[in-house]
Amino acid sequence: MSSPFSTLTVESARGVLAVTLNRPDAYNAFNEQMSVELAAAFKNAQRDDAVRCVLLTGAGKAFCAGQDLKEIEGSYQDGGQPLDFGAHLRRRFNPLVSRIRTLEKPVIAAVNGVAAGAGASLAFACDLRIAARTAYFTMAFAGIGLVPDSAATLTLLQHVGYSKAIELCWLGEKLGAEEAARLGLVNKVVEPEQLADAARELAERLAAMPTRALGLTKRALNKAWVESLEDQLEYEAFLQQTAGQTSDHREGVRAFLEKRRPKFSGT
Ligand code: T3D
Repeated sequence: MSSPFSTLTVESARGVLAVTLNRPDAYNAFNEQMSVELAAAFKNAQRDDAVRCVLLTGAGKAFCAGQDLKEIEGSYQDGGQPLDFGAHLRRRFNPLVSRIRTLEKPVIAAVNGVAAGAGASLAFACDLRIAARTAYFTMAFAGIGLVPDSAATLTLLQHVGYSKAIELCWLGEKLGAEEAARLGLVNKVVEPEQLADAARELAERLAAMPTRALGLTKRALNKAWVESLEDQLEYEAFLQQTAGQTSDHREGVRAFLEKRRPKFSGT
């Protein structure tokens, strides 16, 4: 089946909608097109009764490297128009996270490689995570002078507790799949070559279960767990607006694009 999307491949079989982020050269970073298409894929999953589970993964080496920093490069050049981060989040990332959390069908992330920044947030927003032993997470936000977004300040906190969450958010160090499983952030770790089969097996098992009951269970757990999702998404957008105006954010992105270590001034 040919994909209606240019940044994703989608395949529907045996009740499972398999969605693959497909910008491998950019480590599947989110550009405008991919955000729009991923939201559309989840909208289709909501409407299509034949879809009873969504399986999300990345093409190539990475799961997802978060916001495509090359797409917004122009904002960091002298005379460039600064990005309105609040508006950017409200338009692009927040609706996507809301869609995943309100889809009353299981959503599994098969984390095949690095999940960084909003890419990590995306994985955390899914219901279950199955990861390759070589995969890792990094809360890359502080590395470019930003605040975690796409609900990571809520989901990560709930998954691992405050102490670990703030350590991961501040230091941005690599969190390997096995350590992530030990913390309860990942449900299962498998060898990289087994990931696709193991994830599909789990997805097909869930797709064959009573979808309405599973969906209502998700709604009940959401009520207890992420009842404040919309407020938190809005609050993150507000904070990102502030962080996005700092010199350190500008320096962080420039340093990434110039492949050097950033020199932060604290302003
Ligand atoms: O409203 C808003 O937009 C705010 C929202 C922000 C949400 C966010 O996600 S902020 C966080 C953005 N993401 C990052 O800061 C992560 C940046 N990437 C990295 O730190 C590293 O690339 C990784 C840790 C992900 C992987 O490291 P490594 O050494 O395995 O790979 P690499 O060599 O750094 O990257 C491989 C290629 O992917 C490279 O391309 P090239 O130079 O070989 O042509 C690199 O530029 C590209 N790439 C990786 N991440 C991004 C990216 N290109 C664009 N945007 C990226 N985020």
